[in-house]
Amino acid sequence: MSEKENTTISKFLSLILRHKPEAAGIELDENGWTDVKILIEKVNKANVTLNLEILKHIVETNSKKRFAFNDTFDRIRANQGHSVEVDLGYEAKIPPEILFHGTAEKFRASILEKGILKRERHHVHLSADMDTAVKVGSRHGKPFVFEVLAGKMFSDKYSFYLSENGVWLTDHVPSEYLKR
Ligand code: HQG
Repeated sequence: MSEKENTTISKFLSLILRHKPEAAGIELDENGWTDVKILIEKVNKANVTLNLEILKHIVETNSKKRFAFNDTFDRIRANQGHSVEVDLGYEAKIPPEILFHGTAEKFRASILEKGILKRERHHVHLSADMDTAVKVGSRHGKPFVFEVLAGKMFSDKYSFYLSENGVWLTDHVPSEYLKR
């Protein structure tokens, strides 16, 4: 299995575990989990070669730790990024004083006006470090990184969650909490 093939499978898994389970004929439970055996069977039917060994390799080596097994390896889910309604059981956490949001230059003016919106996602995604934020922003064009006054938001009663793969999540960042 080449890394290129793994990336292709990983992208397909992101699609069905976050957005369109019906595309592979699988179902997610209310917490986002799906049965590993059925997943493997259905994915093979969609003409993607997958077995438990390959799946474990993908889960372990995925650069952003996008997927997780349960303790007994019979269920799998995406750690974040869903557009379908699932309850991932995130725990509210106290954020660091400053978090980063990587975006594109072209969105800067609109964000300064409206704040950071969650758009298609369930939350606004924030990074703990500048490097990660630059990478996230580069996906949209020339990157621009906002510093978010997360500590101040928290003391003003905004909730923050930390996903299993280290992404900080919140509902909305009003523009007054962007460091100028
Ligand atoms: C922007 C990846 C104009 C926002 C990454 C972003 C991340 C606004 C874009 C995760 C705006 C939405 C999430 C406003 C927000 N005006 N633009 N008021 N408010 N935006 O992809 O944060 O590969 O939905 O800045 O690593 O880029 O999926 O969000 O540029 O963790 O695992 O609207 O996706 O992970 O884009 O990325 P996205 P994001 P995965």
